Amino acid sequence: MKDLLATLASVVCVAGLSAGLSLHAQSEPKPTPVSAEQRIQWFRRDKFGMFIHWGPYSLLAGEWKGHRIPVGTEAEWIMERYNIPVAEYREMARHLNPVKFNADEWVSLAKAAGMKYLVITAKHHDGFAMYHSQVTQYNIVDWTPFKRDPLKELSEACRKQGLRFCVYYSHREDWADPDGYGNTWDYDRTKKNLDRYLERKSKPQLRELLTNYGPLGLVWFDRGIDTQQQAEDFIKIVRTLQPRCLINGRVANYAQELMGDYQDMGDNGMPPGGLDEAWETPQTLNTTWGYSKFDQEWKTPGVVIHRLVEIVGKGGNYLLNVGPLADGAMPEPAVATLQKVGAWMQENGESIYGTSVSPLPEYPWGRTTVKGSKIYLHVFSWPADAVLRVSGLKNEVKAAYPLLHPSQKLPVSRDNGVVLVSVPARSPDENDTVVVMEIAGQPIVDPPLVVQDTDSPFYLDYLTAVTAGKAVQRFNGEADYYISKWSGPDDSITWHLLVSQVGNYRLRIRYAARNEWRQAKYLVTVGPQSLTGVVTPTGENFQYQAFELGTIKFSKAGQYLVRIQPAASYDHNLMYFRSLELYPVH
Ligand code: H79
Repeated sequence: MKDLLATLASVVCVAGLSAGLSLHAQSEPKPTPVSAEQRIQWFRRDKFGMFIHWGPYSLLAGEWKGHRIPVGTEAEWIMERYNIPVAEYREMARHLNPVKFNADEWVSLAKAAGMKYLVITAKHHDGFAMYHSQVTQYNIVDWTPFKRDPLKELSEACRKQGLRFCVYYSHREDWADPDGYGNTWDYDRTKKNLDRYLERKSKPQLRELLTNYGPLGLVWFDRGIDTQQQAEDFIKIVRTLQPRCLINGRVANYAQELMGDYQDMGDNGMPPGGLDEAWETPQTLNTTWGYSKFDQEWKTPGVVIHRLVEIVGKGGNYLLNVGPLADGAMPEPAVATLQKVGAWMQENGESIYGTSVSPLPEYPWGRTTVKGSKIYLHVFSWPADAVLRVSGLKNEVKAAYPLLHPSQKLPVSRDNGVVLVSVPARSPDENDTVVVMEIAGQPIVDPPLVVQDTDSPFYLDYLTAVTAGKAVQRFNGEADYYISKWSGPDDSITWHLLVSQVGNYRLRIRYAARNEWRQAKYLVTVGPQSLTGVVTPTGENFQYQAFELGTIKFSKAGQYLVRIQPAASYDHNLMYFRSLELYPVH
């Protein structure tokens, strides 16, 4: 994670850059240029969105001819799971008739829960359009007795109630199309031509969505796509038709560097630590995305609040899914949970919206979120001795009080650098009581200290790294975290080591590097010693390899600073850095 000064510097720098870009582009006609930084602002502020999975699969509700989708797997995959012939699935879809659907009620529910954006499946992998498409009759208006366009109604309800309307669009997978990815039970795999599918259906439908539903907050692509060129085509369509619309990272090939505006974790994924850049995690409220009548494994309001706080404290967004019934009703347990989460958000939303990644560690009593010079202590388990211990914080604490009772000042003291906040004996909120700490300036924290078990190597990676300059922690969709975007000497990563075993250590660095990055030099500094490395390409994309760097010596026990930085300024990334490992030599 960035130290704060570095973060501020890079924000100023990015803002300067974007101002320059828009000036330059003023003479050009359309589209209106929007910098990446401007585009992502609302997303970084708003934090909490509603995901809706709704389609013909909702009608099957997890069951096909006596086969039942097991709880814990996705009910919207039912067509693929039981290889339902496309002709039969299409007939089934004729019966979709959500007479109870009320767009205003759905949007009110999302709003009451504290959600600020709504993402609905315009077309899932089954290929059925939940909006009025001219590209194919296989859509809810032309194919069913319902005749209405739910996306039109939802987009209007969102606009009226102040939520951002967004669409999910599965751009590669399509089980209703002979050329779409995935259906090999009806269609011959060897005759498929994905580009034909993209031109005939996927891109035209995306253009419809970007043209007929007003401004979209974002387009949520899924499953990635085969080539970088294909991803670029989709990005270009969005940028041209709606320059302010965000694009999630799954637009592109997962094996390549992030494209689009922000990273999505894997489904239900949670990063182990905070990340510098904008990210989101899509999560289910029970264990399926599309409705299943069998799945009653609902998360409690407490679990949802805790996840929200953890995600937001790590700098991310929570996209929480509900799977409505085929008739348009929301599952009762989902409504009840979202209303309780909303009641908490109504009172405590200040500690969520507009916060940034927290540099503080996790505590036994809970988590923290940060906004400017306020630190919000989210107390999940009330301390038995009524003292909250906040380690690692260097700033002076000016005041502490419950978020809901600002006049009730709480006594603050320090013990060996640990801030102690005395709280009442009992927790006012069974799920999360928020205590505000006002500090002098922005939080300055002890960097994570990497400690060593006797005779074991040090493993230094993104999780304990402090990044500076353009260096950022990234995720590429395959549970792979690394450092990217560093290209000059100011873009460094550092670790603080506590060495207990003196002696010689072998250094090994693990990274992936593209061919065009060959010969770039980097500096590894360990305390007073330093080594120079030269980048060896490992192939395209993320093929990690380990390289020996040489030996260093720790002559006494204690703390050491380790830094890696590019040795010169390059016009490309130095490497996709995975880890630096230090092995004791005997
Ligand atoms: O839309 C939701 C999922 O349907 C979609 N992403 C979220 C947001 C998704 N697409 N692909 N995947 C999830 C991963 C695929 C998992 C699979 Fe399986 C494992 C497909 C086949 C084996 C799970 C088990 C689904 C069907 C059987």
